[in-house]
Amino acid sequence: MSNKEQTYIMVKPDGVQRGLVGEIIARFEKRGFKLVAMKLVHATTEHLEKHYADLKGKPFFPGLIKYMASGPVVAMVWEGLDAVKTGRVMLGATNPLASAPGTIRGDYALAVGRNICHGSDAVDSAQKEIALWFPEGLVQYSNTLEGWVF
Ligand code: 3AN
Repeated sequence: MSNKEQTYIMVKPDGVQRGLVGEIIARFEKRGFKLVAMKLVHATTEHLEKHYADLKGKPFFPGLIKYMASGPVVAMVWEGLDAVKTGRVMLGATNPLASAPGTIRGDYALAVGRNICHGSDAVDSAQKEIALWFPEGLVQYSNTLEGWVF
């Protein structure tokens, strides 16, 4: 556990279309995490197949790729204490029917095939996902206001 732990969080196409980008960002900001990368991307099928390589062979895989390629996603990296595990808790269970109220899925989603957000499930998968979505690297900055000119 480190206060520099990073996790890959993604607002999926249904989250973007439903106008939930700001809400999801706000929850991570208010919880105390630091945003270290963010972009809006309409991902290719090939890219999404790499992201979901572990799920290849699942019956829902073709439908999952089609859904994820149906529109842009918001790709983000958030940093902070226990970011991977806490990020997953904030998202809620994969199937929104099992997600606790107060979680993102528990508050905004109903169907597992339209569950509005993704979060890395372990530190090593977070590092792989960050490298896949941000090959250009992350943004280095300090969160303090020192040095700002007003
Ligand atoms: P999570 O996204 O919570 O890590 P995974 O990795 O098991 O869950 O699944 C990845 C994505 O695949 C889910 N977010 C969901 O969109 C989709 N998915 C998982 N299970 C199902 C299912 N039984 N039917 C349809 N889609 C599914």
